[in-house]
This record gives sequence, structure tokens and C-alpha cells, in this order.
Amino acid sequence: MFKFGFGGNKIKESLTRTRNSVFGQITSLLGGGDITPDLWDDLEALLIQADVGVETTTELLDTVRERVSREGVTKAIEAQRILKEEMVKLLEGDIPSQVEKPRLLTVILVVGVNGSGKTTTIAKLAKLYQQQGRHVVLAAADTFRAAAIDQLKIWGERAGVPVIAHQPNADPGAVVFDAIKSAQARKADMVIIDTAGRLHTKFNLMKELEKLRGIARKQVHAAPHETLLVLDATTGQNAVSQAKHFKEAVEITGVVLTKLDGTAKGGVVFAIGKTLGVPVRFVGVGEKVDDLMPFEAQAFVDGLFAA
Ligand SMILES: Nc1nc2c(ncn2[C@@H]2O[C@H](COP(=O)(O)OP(=O)(O)OP(=O)(O)O)[C@@H](O)[C@H]2O)c(=O)[nH]1
Ligand SMILES: [Mg+2]
Repeated sequence: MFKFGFGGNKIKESLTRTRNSVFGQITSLLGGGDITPDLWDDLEALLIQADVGVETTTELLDTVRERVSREGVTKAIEAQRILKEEMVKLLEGDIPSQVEKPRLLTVILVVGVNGSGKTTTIAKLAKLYQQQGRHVVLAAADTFRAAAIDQLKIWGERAGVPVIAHQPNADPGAVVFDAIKSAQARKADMVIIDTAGRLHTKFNLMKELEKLRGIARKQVHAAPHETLLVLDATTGQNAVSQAKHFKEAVEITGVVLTKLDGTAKGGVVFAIGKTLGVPVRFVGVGEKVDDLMPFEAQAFVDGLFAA
């Protein structure tokens, strides 16, 4: 199976703001000396400030403190090692991606509120999978905004992948239907579906996403094989509440956290992992088509604590 290369430096670079704002202070706090009672309070405050979220911070620190006492650790630097280990554990989902499974046609549905980075992420995904030798077709099922269709077409042209689109305000279900038919006719092996981030009401949006899932499932066994929720890291805890709302309405199998390069709120990744119980699959680290990286928990945590 093809494995993505993962540039430790690139993820480290995209975490610069997050590291410089709070994680750098955590690294200093846990840099040397003995563990003091004050240290835990300071650490708690810093983790919350880093957008890890209150609930996740509490659970994380409970686990770390329990291990510190059980393992008889007295040095702050050892507590840092344990904290990093527990952070990695928190982020390491054990849900395997269905995208890697060999099948005739893999369908990926991409959802998220408007502006979160869905269309850009789809272009990036198309390029990534194309580089793996996949034949990708894009479905412009965000028919709510005329510009959204054009935007996907432009990205499709740049990436050299066909985009199946209808007129603005056309039925998104029909777009999905046609895109899958077209992919089958072309013997393509992947369809990535762009969806609206906003309809007249949130209820309509969720109903529509469910409908799109149903249409895909009727055409291709077990489709969509991946439903990716795109969340904007710069929105911090707001991304977590968005995630909750989506998860209540639609089955989400993975998260793409975008704009990590432009935020100090990278700690939100821990809150997302914990709240959703689904893995972060990719992170967006810039606006260019190559700026998407498969998420690796260890590299991410190392990047947060890097010198
Ligand atoms: N810095 C940075 N910008 C990003 C990233 N991903 C997306 N963007 C930018 O975010 C903005 C919105 O991205 P879109 O892909 O249009 O978002 P969308 O979710 O499709 O939005 P709607 O179609 O309105 O629902 C664009 O200006 C993108 O260039 C990223 O990883 N880093
Ligand atoms: Mg879009």
C-alpha cells in the first residue's frame, strides 16, 4: 500500500504560531526542575489557553498526574514526556480509513460550514490521491452558490481532474448521481463530493447531506466510504461545537483541520479528537494545492513541543 511521506518540518512550521503562543510556555514550564503543586495549576491554565478545551484538559491531566504518581516521577521533564505520550494516545484513533481499501469506486463526501475550506481541501485531496495513481472525479454538489461550482471547476482544471457540475440551484442529489455514473463510465476509482456549507436552514442542510449519502449508497456498496468534516482551526472552540452539531446529524468518519498555518489555536485538535471520537485524517497547512498533510499524531505532538 502506498504510504504518504510526512514532512516533520512542514508540520512543525505550520504549528509555529501555536507553539509560539502557548505551547512554548508549556515546554518551558515542563523544561526543568522538580514537579511542584503549582505546576499542575499552571499547566491546566496553559492547556485551556491553548484551546485544548476544559473537558479534554481535565481528563488529560488526570491521566498524566495518575501516571506521574504511579511511576514515581518527580522531575518536570519526565512529566513532559508523559504528557506528550498521553497526547499522542488521545489523537491516535484506531478507526482505519476505508479509503485505502481496494474497491472499484471509493466515494468521499466532504462536509462542513461555509468558509471552513471544503473546496480547497477537495482540490488538495484530488491531487494527493492522483499522485497515488487514483483516477479521481469531483462532484460539484454545492449548488447553493453559483461561485462554488466555478471555484471547484477551476481547482479541477488546475489539478487535471474532471468536475461533474450542473447549473446553480440544481438538485445536489442529481449531481452526485451523475458524478458517480460518470466515474463508473470513465473507470475512475474515486469520487470526491463538494457540498454546501449553508442552506436556508441548518435543518435543510443536514437533511440534504443525509440524502446525498443515501444516493451514493444506492449506487455504490457501502458508500460514502469516508465522510470528512472540514473544520477551520482558527475558529478554536467554535470548531468543536460545529463538530458536535454535524455529528448529531450525519455520520462523520474523519476530520480535516484546515488553516493550521494561520492560527495559534492548534491545541483544538485535542478537543476535536476527544469530542468527536473520530480521527483527524488530514491537516491543511496553507492555501496551495500541496498544502495538505495526512495527520500523524506523533509528528503533530513533536511539532507542538519542538525547540
Ligand atoms: N491559510 C490557509 N487557508 C486555507 C486553508 N484551507 C482553506 N483556506 C482558505 O480558506 C478560504 C475558504 O476556503 P474554501 O475552500 O472556499 O471553503 P469552503 O468550505 O469551500 O467554503 P464555501 O464554499 O463557502 O462553503 C479560502 O480563502 C482558502 O484559500 C489552509 O489550510 N490554510
Ligand atoms: Mg466551497
